Amino acid sequence: MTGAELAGYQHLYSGKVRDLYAPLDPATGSPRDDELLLVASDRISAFDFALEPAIPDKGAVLTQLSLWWFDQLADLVPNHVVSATDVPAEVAGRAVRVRRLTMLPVECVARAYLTGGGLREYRADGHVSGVRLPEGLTDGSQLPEPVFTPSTKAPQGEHDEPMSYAEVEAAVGPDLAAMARDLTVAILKRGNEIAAERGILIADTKVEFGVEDGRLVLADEVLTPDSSRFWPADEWEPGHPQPSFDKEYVREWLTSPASAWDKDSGAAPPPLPDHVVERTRAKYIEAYERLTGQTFRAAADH
Ligand code: PZK
Repeated sequence: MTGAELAGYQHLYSGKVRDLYAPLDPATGSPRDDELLLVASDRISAFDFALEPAIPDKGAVLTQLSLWWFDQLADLVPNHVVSATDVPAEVAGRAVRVRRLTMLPVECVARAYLTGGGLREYRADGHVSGVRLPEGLTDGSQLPEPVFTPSTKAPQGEHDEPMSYAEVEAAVGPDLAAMARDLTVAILKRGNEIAAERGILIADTKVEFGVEDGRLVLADEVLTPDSSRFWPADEWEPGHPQPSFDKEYVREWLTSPASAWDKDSGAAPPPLPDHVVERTRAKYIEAYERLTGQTFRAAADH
């Protein structure tokens, strides 16, 4: 399941919850340089730990949600998808074939609500990524306008560091920097217009772009609970950390006496009990069904 062999593909890389492959050319047996296979696993992470056991169907739910968002965003930005069906049977539903692009060396983040690293910056000096914000904002406050808050792509296991807009311009040039900023903000705005009607707030999101003929192409996954903070709209109350739409049961259980785990001890967290796995699975499916208006159906396994 992690970076496992897939016949006809070469494993390239595994992140915490996803795996990347290159299709092999059947004629030569060598890896193709123009396409990739992105495979989402059912693994889940919280508090920077990979947890056990996996959440059944999580990879498929997030893959199908991302594909749905690519369609919702198609008038704003082209995307890297080649096929969601021409994939090996054992990863059907949770894998996508994509065009292999030159990726921007920047994590493109936009924030519509203030929390996490953005809140820390605001509390230090009233700015987020160089943008002056009004006084009196608190954890969970909606921002007057979404703000582009880019960060570095840190190596696995390290944390992304905030980048100034000038650093993005220096890294990719002023034209691509402006396109990345404007598209990232437009994607989050469109996401929130759609999600708001379905009772979900998207506090912030991280997107990745590739470059093709001087234009940006939306890559990776988009507007999923793994790349974004989803909050239940009916529980939104600025002034304290908001409950997470998908991981609330996991975090609540891990920090409760029932888990007997100290998140600051450095020790690995204990395995999640069945009821936490089942409720978390239900939340991922609920997010998919509320956003898309479609019933989630797991692909038949082979
Ligand atoms: C690419 N990642 C992150 C994703 C992983 C790691 N279209 C593309 N072209 C070239 N490179 C990438 C993409 C995309 N998307 C994405 N790293 C490289 C990533 C999924 C699983 F292990």
